[in-house]
Amino acid sequence: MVVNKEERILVTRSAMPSYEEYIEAIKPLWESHWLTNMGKYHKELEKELAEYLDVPEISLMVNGHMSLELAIQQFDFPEGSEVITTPFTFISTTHAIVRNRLRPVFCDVNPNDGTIDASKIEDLITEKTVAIVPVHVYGHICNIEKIKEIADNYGLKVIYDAAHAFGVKYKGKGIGSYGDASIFSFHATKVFNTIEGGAVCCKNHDMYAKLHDMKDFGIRSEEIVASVGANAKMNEFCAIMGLCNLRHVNEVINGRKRVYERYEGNLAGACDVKLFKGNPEANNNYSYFPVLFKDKGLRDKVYEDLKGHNIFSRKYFYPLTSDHPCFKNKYRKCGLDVARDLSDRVLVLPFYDELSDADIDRICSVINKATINDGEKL
Ligand code: T4K
Repeated sequence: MVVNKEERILVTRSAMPSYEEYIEAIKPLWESHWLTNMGKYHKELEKELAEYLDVPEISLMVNGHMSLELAIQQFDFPEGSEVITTPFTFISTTHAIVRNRLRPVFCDVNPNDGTIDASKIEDLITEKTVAIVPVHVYGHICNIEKIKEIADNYGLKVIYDAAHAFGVKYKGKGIGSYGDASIFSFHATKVFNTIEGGAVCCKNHDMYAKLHDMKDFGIRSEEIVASVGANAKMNEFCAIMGLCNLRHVNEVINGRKRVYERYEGNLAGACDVKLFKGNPEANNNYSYFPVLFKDKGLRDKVYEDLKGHNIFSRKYFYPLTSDHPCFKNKYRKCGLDVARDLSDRVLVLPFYDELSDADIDRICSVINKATINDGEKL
């Protein structure tokens, strides 16, 4: 057996506060014994995050998926209604629609940034359409103005899956303040994490109050359950992890910027490799480092070559969610040529603030070996 001596590099690595900082921060829990059910730290984190993310009000949840599921559910759409969405995303987006007993309708995406192609949404609208669920994929923002115009014209709700867009601002406003609701993921693999966690950015206090009930079994008081709810509360250990990580998140984002720029420089000469282009009016939150190769064959070769060097990239997001066995041929869609092309050619490279320059160079040398460096740039 060949033993690979090169150090293992995974696609990401959770940002964490120092051990001492976290231990000190959780100490009070041993006095209060208050571990969950919207405790002190849950409230504190909701307040601090609403300020950081520049959104009116935020409801913390157990994870990003339940944030999206409940954000959709609180609109009470009739069963079987249609929701226009993107297939170029993590499976959670489509699951959240289907688990609400709604029907996803898959729309194609833009080649430059992978977000939903707003010019193709209108053709998919029928009398059954109730909402649009676009994704700010990799932190690239969607065509917010066009989507709003369509939604206003047809009386649709817009629920943004902003799982990747922590800290993104567009036209001076937090990205979570757009649409009728937006959700974030604070999973361990994200720019900002609470171990597991997520949040819904609420348009108004009524939405916040409704979600508060929905994430706590619909309980109003000891003797009154006012509605049918789930259990989707964030616990105090996770909230404290969030409070600690929030103190360092700007440093983490700056560290990721360094990694991003070194990758960009190292790959500049590779002709079979292309980077996505985000909207220049929004800041980059450096959430992922996706690259596009000339074709699927080369993408798959680079993925395997990297693995051979103990480097684990990921094909986020291949296949399209609409192509997974649980959804295939079940729902309406338009031609998904661009989405399928991106999905076939994309590879997300290892990306976290502590990735060393030497490791970035090691990753890029594998890629540069597999690609042409003197042809015409893609
Ligand atoms: N919407 C969108 C668009 C999303 O991308 C996601 C989640 C959601 C909604 C739902 O949000 P959450 O309910 O998850 O909050 C990962 C994440 O689990 C998932 O959060 C994320 N998107 C998705 C894109 O990626 P996996 O299955 O690829 O993760 P896994 O376990 O293979 O981990 C990847 C790497 O991360 C590991 O190789 C090492 C590192 N890692 C992982 C864990 C679990 C750590 O450093 N620490 C850890 O604790 O799904």
